[in-house]
Amino acid sequence: MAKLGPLYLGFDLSTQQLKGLAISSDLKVAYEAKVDFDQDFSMKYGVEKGVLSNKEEHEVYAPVAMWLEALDLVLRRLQERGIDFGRVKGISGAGMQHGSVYWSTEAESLLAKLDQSQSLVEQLAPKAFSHANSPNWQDASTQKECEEFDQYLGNQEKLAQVTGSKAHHRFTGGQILRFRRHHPNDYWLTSRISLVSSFLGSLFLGKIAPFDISDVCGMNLWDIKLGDWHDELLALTAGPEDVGHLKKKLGNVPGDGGGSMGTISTYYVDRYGFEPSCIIAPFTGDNPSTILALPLRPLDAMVSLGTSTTFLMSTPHYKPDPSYHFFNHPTTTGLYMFMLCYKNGGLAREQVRDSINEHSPSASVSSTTWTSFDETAAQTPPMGQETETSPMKMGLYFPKPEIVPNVRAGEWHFMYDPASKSLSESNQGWHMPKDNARAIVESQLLSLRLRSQNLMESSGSSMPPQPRRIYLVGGGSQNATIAKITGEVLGSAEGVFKLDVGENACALGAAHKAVWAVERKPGESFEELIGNRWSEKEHIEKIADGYQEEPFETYGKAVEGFNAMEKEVLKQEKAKAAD
Ligand code: XUL
Repeated sequence: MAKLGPLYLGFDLSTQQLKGLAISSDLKVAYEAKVDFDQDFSMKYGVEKGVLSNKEEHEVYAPVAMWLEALDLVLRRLQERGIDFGRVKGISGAGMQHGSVYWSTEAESLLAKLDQSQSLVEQLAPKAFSHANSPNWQDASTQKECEEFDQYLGNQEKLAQVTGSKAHHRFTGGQILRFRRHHPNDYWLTSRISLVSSFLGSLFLGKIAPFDISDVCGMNLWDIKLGDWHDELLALTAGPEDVGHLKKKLGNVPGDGGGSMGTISTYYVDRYGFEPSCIIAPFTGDNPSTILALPLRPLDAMVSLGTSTTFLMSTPHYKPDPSYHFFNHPTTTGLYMFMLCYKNGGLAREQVRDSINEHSPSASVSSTTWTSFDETAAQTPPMGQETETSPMKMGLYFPKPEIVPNVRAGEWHFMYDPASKSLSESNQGWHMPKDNARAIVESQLLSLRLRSQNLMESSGSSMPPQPRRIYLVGGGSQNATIAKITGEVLGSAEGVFKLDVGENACALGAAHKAVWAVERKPGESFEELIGNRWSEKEHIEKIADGYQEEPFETYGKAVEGFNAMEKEVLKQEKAKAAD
């Protein structure tokens, strides 16, 4: 019997799950399966929300052995759903960014002779690793190392200019430096270092995979403009004598995100029935992979409204700044990925929703419904301005310490008069808790507008610079009021859309990358290939208008006040720290 058409696999190794998804050449999802680390492995590995932690040191990490078990399990689950792995022509994947895996000197030989009669975990753990755990992106143990990274080239601006980001606790360079200091033996016994993405790629390849051109930018070690490792930052990480050794541990980084890294290891051919010709394309970070879930054009922005808020955009302009991140684009040379990554988001909105529900006159309101929050936000005028000349109400809502800007947990309320540009910290005139509903959504969106406005261009006719389209993903994207306010604050020439791929954007992006890697014609870009096969009607829905002149201008004035408010809060924080 003739085989059905080709399939492409995309994997997503995230904090709490390993997901696998198979699509056909015309990009239709055919199979999916997942392993949930808490549900499947919490007894064995003791993980909570997928990780272990050492609170005193602010360490957060995950056992690598658990991920090995998860890979065999997710493949078995895909088989149980009926997939014929013999149809799979290409595989790619994504890993949470910044996490690192430390391979032992035996790793290459163990990976090369994987035997189908035993599982990955039996054959690789613990021998293939110099360290059993992988520091996670939530780890915050590297304050000292961050200070060293930020100072090493002069200041944060310089580091951001070179590597695309200032130092962050989670970035891999600082993590490796701390690893060398705290586990010197393990460091010396490390033959290679992988990111989570290249670790997963290595398992499929049966040899250590190189870093991906986009994910490598999450390390504070890669000189983006030069397209190579930054020798001074390697010297800081390894010690000046040992730059060569560290370079060997890190390896070379190929420039093509869609090239083949090689064919699949015989382990998967013998154990699961893959064809030996199945190719493994580079695995990238979860955020770069997410922008591949659709043919995102420059000036299209994706706003993920989940537990945290993330803003992703592809742009041809490299304009780094310490308050955000630039990465190489995962597929397209000459483009960059711009990213804003907040710690706060959904939880802050939920707290406001809960307090509005508690104060609701209707006793029947369930504490987790959004109806009152939505109605209140929709009825409140932009910036809480009762008349055109009354002051604007603005606030900051951070139940968790924030990184954009870098301030402690807290809530602040201000009044801002755009005519005189005067700002005062006060909640007089605020109707509490009602005014918080619109103010919190505006606050989160004004922060995005403030930090992305320099990258925007006019999309046509007389419109001021703004995004072309905004795609909302994550839990908050289901909320029509939030979508409406998004269009009012951020604008967008074509409107606000909902991307309907559930929780799968990242794995889907990886599967798209696998299709592109195998089926592209010479010179055909990712955007061209996916754009031609992707059906807008099936995947996206316009949920709110974008640019409207009046609110866009009002929020343009509000952004200035918002900027002043953040500066004021940071000044207060500094003064407190000095006391
Ligand atoms: C991005 C970041 C997180 C992780 C996990 O810098 O740390 O988004 O990639 O999702």
